[in-house]
Amino acid sequence: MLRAGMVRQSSAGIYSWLPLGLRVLKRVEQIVREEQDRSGAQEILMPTIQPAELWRESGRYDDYGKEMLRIKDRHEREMLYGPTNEEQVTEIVRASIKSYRDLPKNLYHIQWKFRDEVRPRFGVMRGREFLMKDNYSFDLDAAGAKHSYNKMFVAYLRTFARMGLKAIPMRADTGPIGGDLSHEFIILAETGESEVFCDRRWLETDILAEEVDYDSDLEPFFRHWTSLYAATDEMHKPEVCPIPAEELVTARGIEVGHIFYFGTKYSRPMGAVVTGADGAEVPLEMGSYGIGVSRLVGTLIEANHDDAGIIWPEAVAPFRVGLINLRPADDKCRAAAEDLYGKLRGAGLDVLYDDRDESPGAKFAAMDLIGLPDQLIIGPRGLAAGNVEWKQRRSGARQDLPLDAVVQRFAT
Ligand code: 5CA
Repeated sequence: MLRAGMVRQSSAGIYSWLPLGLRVLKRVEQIVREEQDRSGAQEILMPTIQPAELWRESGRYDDYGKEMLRIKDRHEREMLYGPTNEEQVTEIVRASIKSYRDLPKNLYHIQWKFRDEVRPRFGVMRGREFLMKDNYSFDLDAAGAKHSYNKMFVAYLRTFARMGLKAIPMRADTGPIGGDLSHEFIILAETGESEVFCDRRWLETDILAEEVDYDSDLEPFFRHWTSLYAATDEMHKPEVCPIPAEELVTARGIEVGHIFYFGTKYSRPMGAVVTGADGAEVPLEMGSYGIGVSRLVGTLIEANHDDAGIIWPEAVAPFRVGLINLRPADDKCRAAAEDLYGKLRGAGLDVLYDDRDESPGAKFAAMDLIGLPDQLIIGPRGLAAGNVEWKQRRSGARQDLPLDAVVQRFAT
């Protein structure tokens, strides 16, 4: 990411997102948003800076320890940079939802978080400041909360599949968020930070982004996708593992999402209650659901690269096409390249135009490094025959395309 000019480190675990990196981050964010919206969740935006009192109400202000960045304002009021938002969102809901008739509610935001990690490493994979999508569900009872959990489970499978990633849902530990039902969504990769265990059959399973009716009973879907064994290191107990050793795969994994059902852990101490159908007050049943948006950018590169650099899946590529003008000083080349650039953009395509005064080798290497799905190369020799060279980044396949057929080829 550094070599491709996507990000620049500001301090340990804190990055600026440069034009190329920001375009990918936004694409990833948009896919996450679309699948949250499709599931029926509503987007909000909560602040990054939160008051300490809220966290005292839940009891987490002291528990969270040194990972929490604590700040004092000019009036000596204790504030913090949010590492997550359970308390903040519970405060919003307790102030605005009073009746069971207003349930279920499902709110999410996509906001920067800060965790003062002991060892920030691998760039955006474990940052201190990072972009997270966090969703919170509020239900009247445990059955409703499980349905909300299942909805996010489906939405997550769809979200990662749309990015071309195979994220395996694994039984997971709940750590400082709490609760007893939890799944991590894990991408298998050699550079993964944690050890994970799963049934060999996961390796051959295609995770399909099926169309699902979110209002239907999602338990069968949930059971189907959790029927093959998969567990993180903390949850895997070799003595009681239900599958034989020869069918178990031990691998490294990257956690791109984590979902939790924790019942009334926050609503009870914070007094987030509604009046039920019988008039009695009931604490809300809650779950929370995170996706590491900025971590996904790094994960996508881990899953899509070769020795020459990145190979972006089309769904998240910063530009669809890279246009290389091999001889910007040549009038004919410049006119043809600029004409094609205008026409491709006119057809609604995102095009990166390399008209720098660099050697062809340097341009080829840079274009391979930044990994746009398709490259179009204009040079004097091809142009004399009325052709552009088309190179597909993933396969490396090259072919000549007649200049006047290019727009048609990519616009469809
Ligand atoms: N409140 C819950 C769910 S919203 C929560 O905070 N869950 S979490 O701690 O598991 O974080 C959610 C996701 O954020 C993780 O699955 C991971 O993909 C991402 N994430 C967590 N810590 C970091 C970090 N230091 N750098 C980059 N991404 C991170």
